[in-house]
Amino acid sequence: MGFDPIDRRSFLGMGGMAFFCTLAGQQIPTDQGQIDVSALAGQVKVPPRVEAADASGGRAVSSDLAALVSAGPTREYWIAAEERPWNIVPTHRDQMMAAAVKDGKTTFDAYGYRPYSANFGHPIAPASVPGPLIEAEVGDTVIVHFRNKLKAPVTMHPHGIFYANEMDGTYKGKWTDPGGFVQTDRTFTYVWECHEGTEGTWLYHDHGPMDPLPVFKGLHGPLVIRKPGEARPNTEFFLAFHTWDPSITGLKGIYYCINGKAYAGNTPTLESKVGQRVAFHVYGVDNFFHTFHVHGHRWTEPDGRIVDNKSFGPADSFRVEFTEDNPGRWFYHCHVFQHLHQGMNGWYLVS
Ligand SMILES: [Cu+2]
Repeated sequence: MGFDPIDRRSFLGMGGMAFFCTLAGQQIPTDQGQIDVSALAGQVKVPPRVEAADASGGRAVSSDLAALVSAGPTREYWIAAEERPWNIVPTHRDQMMAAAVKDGKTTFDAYGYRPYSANFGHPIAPASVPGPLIEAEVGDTVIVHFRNKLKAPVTMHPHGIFYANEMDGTYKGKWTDPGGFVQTDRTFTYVWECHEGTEGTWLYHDHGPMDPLPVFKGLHGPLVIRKPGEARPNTEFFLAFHTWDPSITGLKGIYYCINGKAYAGNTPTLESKVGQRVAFHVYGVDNFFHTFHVHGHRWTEPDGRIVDNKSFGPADSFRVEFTEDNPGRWFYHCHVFQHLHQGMNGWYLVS
């Protein structure tokens, strides 16, 4: 390996330095240009169980699946991890401040999860940030066929849903299962179960050896589990709050984003109508705390408090729901002022 793992004491002594640590133990300075994730991935040894599974021709997916999937409905997804050019500020304008965003280049090669038709027949949509919605009901089994088309091992690791240890999608050094280290051009099938009590708004993301770098390059997406028979909102929005760091993008500054874009007019413009039941599914997936604030509206939290601004941290996820009663052109945004003014804002239009 071409890097020196550091012990906890040295790690804690490095408080002043800016760097990311990968799950595989690499320490990567964030102030020395764009990080080359595939080059770093080349330094990581394939874990023994992954190598063994590979040598035996990979997992015998069909027979394993029969054993893993309990009775009950299944929801099957085909999802690949791919690279694609991604423009963070396509309009080059900030509509909140009615000003130009004079950053020059705002496009870089992001990672994204991409949905495919059955058996990876054809892509259903481009790779995106966030990735495709995975949706199920309590009692369902979710089967995700995951193919890695990137030049670094990555995974899918879900929150909230029930899964057996080997379906964790997480790199654990020498204890890594094949689902925790999906190599380039390999496919792994994850089986996750919507047990009683798993209902909610969740997320999934990469948790492979290069974690958090692939996550910071865009490998995350929403996961929603509903109670069977639960009334559906009329309108639903899925919002990921996250940042693009210059060490990840190779661009000039940091962008505070909603769904991969920065500044109103680039971030999602949400629309609803008075009288509709509206749900916002929100998660955060970076190193910061954010808030979710919608102008002109308020909602009741599970603990009974009425609020119009909700704080959340890394990998927190939640649903805000209310009946729309206030027409107009509104902002929704993170209320950390620095984030708000560096892109984390958008329009909510109610007619
Ligand atoms: Cu924020």
